Amino acid sequence: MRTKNLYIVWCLILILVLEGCSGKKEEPENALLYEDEIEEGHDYIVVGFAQVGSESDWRMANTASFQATFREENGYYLLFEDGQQKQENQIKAIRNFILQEVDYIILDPIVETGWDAVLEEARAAGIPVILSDRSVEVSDETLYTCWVGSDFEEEGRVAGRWLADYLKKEGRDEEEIRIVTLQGTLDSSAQLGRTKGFDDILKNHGNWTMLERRSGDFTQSKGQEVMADFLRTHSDIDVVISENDNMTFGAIEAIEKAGLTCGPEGDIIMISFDGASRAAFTAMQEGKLHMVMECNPLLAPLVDEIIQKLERGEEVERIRYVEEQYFDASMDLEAVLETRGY
Ligand code: GYE
Repeated sequence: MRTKNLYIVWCLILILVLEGCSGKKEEPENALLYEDEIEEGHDYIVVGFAQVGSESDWRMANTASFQATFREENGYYLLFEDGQQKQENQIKAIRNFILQEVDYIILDPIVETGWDAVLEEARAAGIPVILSDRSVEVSDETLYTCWVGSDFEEEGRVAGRWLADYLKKEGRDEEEIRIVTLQGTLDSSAQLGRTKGFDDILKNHGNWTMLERRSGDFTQSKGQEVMADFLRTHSDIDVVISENDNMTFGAIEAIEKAGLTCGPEGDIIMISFDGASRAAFTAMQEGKLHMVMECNPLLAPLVDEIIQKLERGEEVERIRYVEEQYFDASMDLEAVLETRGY
């Protein structure tokens, strides 16, 4: 009897040891879901993309860029998660990508802080993280492989320099200039950079006063709401700096509702960021908007290039900025539009 019991115990131990050696780990319930969808015989590079949301025209163009680039015919299988402007959704998406054992994670972080723990988890799982568009503030920079996006501070400086030149041309460079800013999502790289860049120029102009800055969260409805508040609180606003086009469209509505006008022939100077859709150009052509600092949403081909390099075991640049320029109402915008994808 005793020998038989011992035999059973040894068998159990053997089974456990063999399982351990085979490296088989317990499958999480929702792991490898995409595998059912992948046709047999295909060896795709599986990429999980944690997108911010769908708050703006820029964001839609950016999502379209990823969906067009990371396609099966290009050798990719894309898992796309819309974070709906919430960091906790993005963290959940990354954890899900880790469970699904993707090859790469692309993160467009809504805000800069609060990523250390989940990026540690990705590193522990051996999955490279590529940041696209916005960036992160982490204690250990090696928690992500690289970042590709816009130089947001420079965008803010270009807007500030443009305003100084414009006021000079209008003979208003000695006048007191009263400014309000519609900021993007607070603590996002795009907001922090644009605000800081514009400030760099503001501080050189003693006659410019920043009356108030408030976030419109990069959406048209909040842009309109905050602009209506600004107009109730401050009289004689000379300039609106709006950190994206959708807030600008909302602000234009609020200005018109208040019985005022904006644009080169109007009461208020309007400066915007993005230019990622035809609507911003139309607003300039209609004389409601002075200037748009371009922010390029077509980042996916650059991320693709990075992944291909990593696949070949090559080094990649830590930071890669995209090229951008400004457009204003005095330019031949029809000619500009012909060179663009919309
Ligand atoms: O300017 C805005 C979007 O992060 C650059 O996010 C992006 C910004 C863009 O919602 O329209």
